[in-house]
Amino acid sequence: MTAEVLPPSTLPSLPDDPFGTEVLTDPYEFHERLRAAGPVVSLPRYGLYAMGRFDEVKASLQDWQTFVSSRGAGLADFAKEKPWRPPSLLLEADPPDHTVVRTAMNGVIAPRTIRALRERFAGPAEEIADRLVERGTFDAVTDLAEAYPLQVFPDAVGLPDEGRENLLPYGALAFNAFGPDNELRRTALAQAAPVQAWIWASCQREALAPGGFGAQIWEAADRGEITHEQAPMLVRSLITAGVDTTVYGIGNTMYALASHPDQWAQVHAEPTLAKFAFDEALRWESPVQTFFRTTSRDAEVAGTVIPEGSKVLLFLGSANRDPRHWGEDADRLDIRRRAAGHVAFGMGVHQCVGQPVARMEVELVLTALARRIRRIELAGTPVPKLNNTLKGWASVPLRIEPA
Ligand code: PQP
Repeated sequence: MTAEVLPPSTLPSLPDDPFGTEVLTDPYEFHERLRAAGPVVSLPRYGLYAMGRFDEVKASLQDWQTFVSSRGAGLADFAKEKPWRPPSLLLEADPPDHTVVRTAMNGVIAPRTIRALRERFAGPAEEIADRLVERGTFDAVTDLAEAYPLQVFPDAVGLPDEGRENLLPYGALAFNAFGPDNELRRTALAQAAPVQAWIWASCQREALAPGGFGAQIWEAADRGEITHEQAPMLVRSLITAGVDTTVYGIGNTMYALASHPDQWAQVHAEPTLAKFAFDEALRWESPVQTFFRTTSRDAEVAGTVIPEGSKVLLFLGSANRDPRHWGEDADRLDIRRRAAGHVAFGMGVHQCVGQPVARMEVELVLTALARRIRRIELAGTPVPKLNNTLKGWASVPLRIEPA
């Protein structure tokens, strides 16, 4: 018997910087080359492995034993480098530790809680829609995507009124910090100390209003579901995860529909399409573009062995536009397609726990606007907002025609 002769290593490699201004501003051309290069691609600039195709991204997200989160969901390997803050008990943890805190968090963001919150979130959505439609032109980011979550979410957590201006800077910091030591990350970290101090103070029991998500996390500790040491860390997770993600989600959804007025017309004609429009917008322009995992052992993916201890960058935004999964028109926004299987909320044990809150916020504002607005168009050139993890806009000027 002759030994099988293996071909020389053929791992494809791309020289691009996925955290450079070009890719962060407009990632889609890079995504196409990444997917075309192969199921697993080397990014030597950061000594990384990368995946951009739907099937492999999804399978890796589901295989938490091989692609672990406890060594960091960013570029830094916590086994080798000191994290910029104490690691998240939720995002940067694996089962069985993760399971305990995730179960407690599932209890806090429970369907019954969401139903009760819907009434408190609905009024402000209607008010903002009234105000913006009255104006005729507005900025989808500053006047809506930032304004609405900041009006409802901090109250839902029970955060102190004083200091809420720290929320957006903290989100920008946390999501930039997943990236490499570039200008974005360095600038964010340079201004971090007072922001972090406010956040941590706001996670303590005495800072949190009764009845909110924050107080409920502390009550879960009283019941013994988690420890009292874990409680403020879980409040921190909620604050980190709950603001920027929905700001970008609303902004991207409005950008998607404003740049496709025919699709807005469909939502206007049938406002119950709002939830489908949101899923399609999440697929088409995913707010969370990337997350990292670290291999806990040699991992074979589509015939390629990724050695133990490798950092692996999973391109959610690329998977969500992979024609191998979505068909040849993957780049086209179509609110009537079946977009619900996208990986914009992740997949597997870490799949977004805040998803019902995000969906509720977007459905409420989008439905309120869809009822009132017949036509929508861009009133100027949108301005991208650069972040090492999030894809979105600093400004999306809109002009609307009331119904
Ligand atoms: C996208 C948890 C979740 C949520 C944390 C943390 C940070 C970010 C997110 C990302 N996240 N949706 O610090 O525990």
